[in-house]
Amino acid sequence: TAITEIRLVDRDEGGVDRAFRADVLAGLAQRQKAVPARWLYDDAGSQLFEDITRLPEYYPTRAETEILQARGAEFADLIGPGRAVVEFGSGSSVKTPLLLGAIDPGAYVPLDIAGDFLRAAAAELSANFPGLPVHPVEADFTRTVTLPAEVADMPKLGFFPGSTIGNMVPRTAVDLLRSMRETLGSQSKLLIGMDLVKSRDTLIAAYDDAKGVTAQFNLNLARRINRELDGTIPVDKLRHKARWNDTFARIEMHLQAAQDLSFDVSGKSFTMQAGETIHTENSHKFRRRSQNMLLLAGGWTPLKRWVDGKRRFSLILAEA
Ligand code: AVJ
Repeated sequence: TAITEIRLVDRDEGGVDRAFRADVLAGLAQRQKAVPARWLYDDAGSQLFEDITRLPEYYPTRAETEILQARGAEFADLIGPGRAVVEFGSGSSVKTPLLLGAIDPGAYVPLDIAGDFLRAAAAELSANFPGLPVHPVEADFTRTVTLPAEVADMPKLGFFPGSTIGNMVPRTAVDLLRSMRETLGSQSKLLIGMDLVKSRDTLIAAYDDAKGVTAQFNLNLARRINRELDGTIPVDKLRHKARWNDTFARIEMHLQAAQDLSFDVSGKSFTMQAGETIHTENSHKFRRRSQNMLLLAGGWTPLKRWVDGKRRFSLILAEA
């Protein structure tokens, strides 16, 4: 099995990811400090997220996996064989074997910005599906992605599990859905996971777990800034906060200053007042109508929707 790879991350002479530095410096200069959530996923962050998926409070992974396990025959029926499965933000791809095993694909193209993680996961998956061409692409999928030439002539199935779409504000989510349609082509389908609105307590617990793994995941962003961008953020003076924003139907993660702080990042100075936060993630929760609106605005027509037995999470199949 051939594993091809294309690197699309833009690094400067010192190996610093230019987009990361630009996002952090711009975000820390805002009145409400904010860093885009995708920077949570370096190799350490991706590993911490995998740990989160095994927490008792974090229901989305189990709920989505339940749907994938239960509905294989319907996927095979509605999707058909021979498609190149393009997974956006594949991480360690734990759910992928369930889908690939059900639909008899022509190739698998995992896209992720965490390179080491991507390579390890692609190699493992390739071993479990001998004969399936696997073409990992190290790329930021929020930009237009050039797919490997080997899959150019295959119809595509986009796979976007985990409710990662929920990490984007609607405007950005629509842009992403449109660029996915561009990347995948007019014959493509999309299987997308979306988390559902539910009780505030259940949601808060899922994003502020008792063992503090989500706190470590959040704090890792500050550690990453210190490590990669020559930062002096006093990480032990930041506290993990998870808040439900009812207006926007989303969980927000913040890093809150426990006291007045001043620190440097990439040679620039920043201050935080006690109680001030850096907004590090949105995780939007959906209702059926908001899901359909979002998909349609992004150029995708919903075909079929599945939910888990406890109605916590949904998977939607849509067509271009
Ligand atoms: C997999 C990115 C969708 O928003 O639930 C988990 C990330 N953040 N705990 C989510 C996450 C905090 C997760 N996504």
